[in-house]
Amino acid sequence: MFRYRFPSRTLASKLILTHLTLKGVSAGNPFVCNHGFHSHPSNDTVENLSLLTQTQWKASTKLSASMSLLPKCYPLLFYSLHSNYASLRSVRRWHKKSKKVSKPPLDEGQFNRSVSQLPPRFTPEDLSNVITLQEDPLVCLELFNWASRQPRFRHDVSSYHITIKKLGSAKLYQEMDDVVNQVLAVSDIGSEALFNTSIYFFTEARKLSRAVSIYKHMRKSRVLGCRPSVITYNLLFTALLGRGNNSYINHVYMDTIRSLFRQMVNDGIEPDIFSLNAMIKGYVNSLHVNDALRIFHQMGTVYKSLPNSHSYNYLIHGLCAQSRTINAKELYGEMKNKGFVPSSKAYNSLVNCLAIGGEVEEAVRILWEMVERQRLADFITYRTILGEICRQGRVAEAMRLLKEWQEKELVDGHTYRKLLYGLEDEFGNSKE
Ligand SMILES: *[C@@H]1O[C@H](CO)[C@@H](O)[C@H](O)[C@H]1NC(C)=O
Ligand SMILES: *[C@@H]1O[C@H](CO)[C@@H](O)[C@H](O)[C@H]1NC(C)=O
Ligand SMILES: *[C@@H]1O[C@H](CO)[C@@H](O)[C@H](O)[C@H]1NC(C)=O
Ligand SMILES: *[C@@H]1O[C@H](CO)[C@@H](O)[C@H](O)[C@H]1NC(C)=O
Ligand SMILES: CC(=O)N[C@H]1CO[C@H](CO)[C@@H](O)[C@@H]1O
Repeated sequence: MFRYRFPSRTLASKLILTHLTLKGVSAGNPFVCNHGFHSHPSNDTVENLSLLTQTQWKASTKLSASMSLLPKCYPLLFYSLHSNYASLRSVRRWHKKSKKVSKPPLDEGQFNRSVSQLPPRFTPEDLSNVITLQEDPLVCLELFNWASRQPRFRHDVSSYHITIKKLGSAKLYQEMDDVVNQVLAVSDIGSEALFNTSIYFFTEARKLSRAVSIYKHMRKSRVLGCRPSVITYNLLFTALLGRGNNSYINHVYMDTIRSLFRQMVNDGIEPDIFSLNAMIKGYVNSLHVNDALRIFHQMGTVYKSLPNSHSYNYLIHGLCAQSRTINAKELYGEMKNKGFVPSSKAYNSLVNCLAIGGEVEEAVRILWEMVERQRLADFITYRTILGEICRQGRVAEAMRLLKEWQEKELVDGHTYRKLLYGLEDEFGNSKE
């Protein structure tokens, strides 16, 4: 039978760090080098590091400086992601081809019926209305293309926008891309909403560089209603944050996020709570907790948004991952005073970091508070608490606590046994 061993203190803190540092830990543990990076890198994670303008390159120089501080395994990771990306790209290309072959034929009847709904000298608005009501995306595309071929017809923002929406929602990304290119080719056409929609679907399609190229087009636009808004930036932040699965990748993308944020502020666009939390989360995930704290302290002073529960959750987690227990506890207190309830992840981080830091009583107290507030503790948290109590020579007390957890149904039978065997293995069979 597989038995859990209670890790030694240093190993434990490593494990906890792993546990704390990032979501999707198994994919990329920044603290353990020989650990399946190649097993499942997200396919197009490191897509294009020169996504942004020159500012990006300046930022990249800084990156390589800080990279040298990271463990030696990172270049390997980098390499393996790159090669994997290349091979995945060819797989995707093949996939795209095979998809084209199996594309269902156009429903001509539907198409004819839609065309017959249009008045003889139809306007772009008439066309948009017909496309809006049409459920078949291929018929929508055909209507769009057919209209383009009519001699006196010119598309406007509304007919482009609805077609892009229909194709994007149907995941016909290649077809959508073609329509977006037609919009980009006409310099005086577009709207913030149309571009937002395009950015959104490109990020869904994991075509991050296309999303960024739309953003650049918006920034260059002289038309006021086409310039990037806070929504545009937030869409890009979300896409960039969604990429990272380990701190190295987060590190790379954080540079892009940081330049975007700088451009946003320079262009006079006020970041909202979502943008600020994106910055905090990005900094925490890339292990720049002090930068995260700087943003946090600027909330409400430099920027007009006060921290919400997400801001606190990210920071508590980030501080705990760096064993900054005192700071984490401060924020936890502040958060509770404001009436926010920490997330399960923030609670788990805090309890772990208190226990490892020797404050076991406090850890247990907060664990009970968690339970009261219906936040779930995880296996590592339970194991850490028991391990630390035992390490202080109070094995019987740990056993009692474990029993209590079982009686209150916090741990199921399986978890109970796993924890119990672990205790027995590590600390002998001292029964009460
Ligand atoms: C990150 O890793 C987890 C588990 O390893 C996986 O489930 C998830 O899909 C990954 N996310 C991304 C964006 O690659
Ligand atoms: C990338 O990988 C994820 C899961 O790992 C998958 O769902 C997605 O379809 C892939 N994207 C592409 C474009 O291959
Ligand atoms: C990466 O982006 C830059 C600038 O946007 C572009 O010139 C370059 O061709 C892109 N590289 C790849 C591999 O897509
Ligand atoms: C649709 O209209 C075209 C041209 O008017 C015609 O040739 C075709 O047979 C029609 N298709 C259907 C299925 O009604
Ligand atoms: C996908 C997305 O967020 N689109 C938004 C783009 O901007 C317009 C208006 O500014 C919003 O209405 C859309 O929801």
